[in-house]
Amino acid sequence: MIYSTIQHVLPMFGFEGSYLDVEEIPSGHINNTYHLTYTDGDRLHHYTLQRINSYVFKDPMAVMRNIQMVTKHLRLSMERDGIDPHRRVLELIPTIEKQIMYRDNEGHYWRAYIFIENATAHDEVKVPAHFYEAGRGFGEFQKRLTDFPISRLSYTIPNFHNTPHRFDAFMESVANNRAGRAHSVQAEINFLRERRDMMGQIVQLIDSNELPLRVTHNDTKINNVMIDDNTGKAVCVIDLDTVMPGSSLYDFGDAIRFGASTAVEDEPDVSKISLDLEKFKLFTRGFVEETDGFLTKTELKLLPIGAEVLTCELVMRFLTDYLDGDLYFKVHSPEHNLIRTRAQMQLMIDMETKHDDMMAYVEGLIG
Ligand code: GN1
Ligand code: MG
Repeated sequence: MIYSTIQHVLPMFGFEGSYLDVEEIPSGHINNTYHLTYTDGDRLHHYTLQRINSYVFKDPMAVMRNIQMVTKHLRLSMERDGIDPHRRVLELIPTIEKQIMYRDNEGHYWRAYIFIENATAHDEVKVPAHFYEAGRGFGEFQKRLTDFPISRLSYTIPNFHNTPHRFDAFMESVANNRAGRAHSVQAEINFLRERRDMMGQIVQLIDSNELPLRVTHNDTKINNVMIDDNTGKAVCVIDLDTVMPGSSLYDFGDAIRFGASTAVEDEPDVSKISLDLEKFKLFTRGFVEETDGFLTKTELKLLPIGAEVLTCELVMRFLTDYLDGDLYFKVHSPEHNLIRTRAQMQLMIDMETKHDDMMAYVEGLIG
């Protein structure tokens, strides 16, 4: 079944050996991801094959160009520091025509990477130390890109974390009520209305030049940093589709939203959801260790605002998609986006009660 979906793509990439097996990786909400195993008789070769979601990424070539430039920059930066970039930076496999992606007859875009061996993309923080490592991994990623020429990056999704812009789009979805669901989510709509100004803070601080634009990852879920199975260290930041100019608060904030919650992003039982301050501290320590020195005092001080804005942004994005009829995120049931909305709301409510604790911890770290 899965094989028949990818069969036509396999001969188009320069994989070594002959095809042995494929497995679908179900965790992403956007692209389709497959783990491939090839063999040349003596040893196995593992690859990651992805079909880019072109509803979400309107210009897949721009995505791939960004990835190519950023990975090259990261590789050179590591080599300058005497670090072997193998396993530490994503490595694209070119097509047999030496292109960075393949367009099939149906117009789908495909790309392939060397699979990073002996490392795992964890969907949840089960070992607390991994979250400290994730903080270091994403912090290092930003650090190595401080000297990247930011104007060369394309905006692969325009206004991605532009919350005022997203708020307008959300209100339009409420008005359009495409899926006929608006009447059932009035409480959720009001929740967002009440937080409109709070959510706009980062964009406002960027506009007033109080926060700088940097090269940011913009999708820093814990499963977007691979953790070495043997050493427990962060090895490689993956999923570079949304690397764009942004605020360091976005990367910090989204990681906390996802990884410092006591429950999964779509936990239906909201009584299980809160912000785990110990996890918050672990990630923060790792992130600040890597970024103190190049982030400004304002950025460092305001990191917790990132967690609140990103959590609220995700309430808004999931609810918008619910109102639109589930066009953007993959869903496993008709209510999936509503479940996600309510889970993120609960997390947000708990974060608000812990706002002062988060601010004080960061203040203490940066001195
Ligand atoms: C999507 O692709 P994935 O699952 O890593 C989304 C993120 C959301 C996240 C919520 C391009 O990330 O922005 O925060 O789902 N990616 C895109 O889980 O929209
Ligand atoms: Mg992604």
